[in-house]
Amino acid sequence: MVEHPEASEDYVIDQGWADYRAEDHAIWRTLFERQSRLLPGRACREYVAGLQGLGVAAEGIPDFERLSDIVERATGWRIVAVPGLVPDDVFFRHLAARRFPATNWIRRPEQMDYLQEPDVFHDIFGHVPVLMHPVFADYMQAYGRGGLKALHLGALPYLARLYWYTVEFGLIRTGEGLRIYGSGIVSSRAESIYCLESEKPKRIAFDLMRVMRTQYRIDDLQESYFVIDSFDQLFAATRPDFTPYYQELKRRPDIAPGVVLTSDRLVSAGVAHGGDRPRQRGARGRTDEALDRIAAD
Ligand code: HBI
Ligand code: FE
Repeated sequence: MVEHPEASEDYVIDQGWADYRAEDHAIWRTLFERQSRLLPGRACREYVAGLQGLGVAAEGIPDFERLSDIVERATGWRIVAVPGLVPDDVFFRHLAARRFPATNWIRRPEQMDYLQEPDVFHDIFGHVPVLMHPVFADYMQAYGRGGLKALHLGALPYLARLYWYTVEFGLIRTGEGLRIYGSGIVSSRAESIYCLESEKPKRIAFDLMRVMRTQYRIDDLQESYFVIDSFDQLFAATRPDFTPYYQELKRRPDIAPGVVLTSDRLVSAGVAHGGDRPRQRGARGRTDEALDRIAAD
């Protein structure tokens, strides 16, 4: 029985927006424009709509207070600044209260293509747009509540896999083919391409128990992706009490990433993806143009 640690402090710090230097904003701009060119035809509509609704600027690292006012109006979520990864119980308690803990520092130039720990670009550009979607916003809060229960039951590793294969690396089926909604993918150039276009990874229809049995690697492109049909399907999966699921999971072996079971329903990547679309150079700002390119999908 995992004794629930004393309610530790919430790790919230001041974002320090005024302290960002020009090179920090320049790194944000490079990452934002690079992903905005890549995501048309790859990111799902819900993500694109959220990014547009946020008015996340290409120009530089956004102010969490301003973003929070926009997200709160849409789905009641706010963004709090934290110094990086926080203990699981602290993380879950924030999610359960509709607070998304976002790292306040940005990666260094030599980390443009990969960094282990989430930075402000991963957290804001990756996670916050989908928090503008009411059903996904409900799913994230349900996840937080479930996390606190899982901690008490010593079942956290199972639930962490659900987070990994949905919130971070999830794919969704649409009429135009598979699209990305996972934050770990939309904030990564290589993975945004690989997850939909490489022959290597397995793309498996979402099944809750299958996901919670599947291990994952944090230091490389994913070998398996799980595909949902809708956010409603994902939210519905979290409705039941997971206690019996955890009991069953403890009786069954884990599954290594990349393995395919005979019971798996494999999903093909679907239609090819549009790249950059020709655009007439309007007078509008870079942000609008970048967002329009994504929205043109
Ligand atoms: N802390 N700031 C932050 N961001 C995360 O995404 C995060 C975390 N702590 C724990 C964690 N994620 C994962 O272990 C979740 O699966 C719980
Ligand atoms: Fe993340």
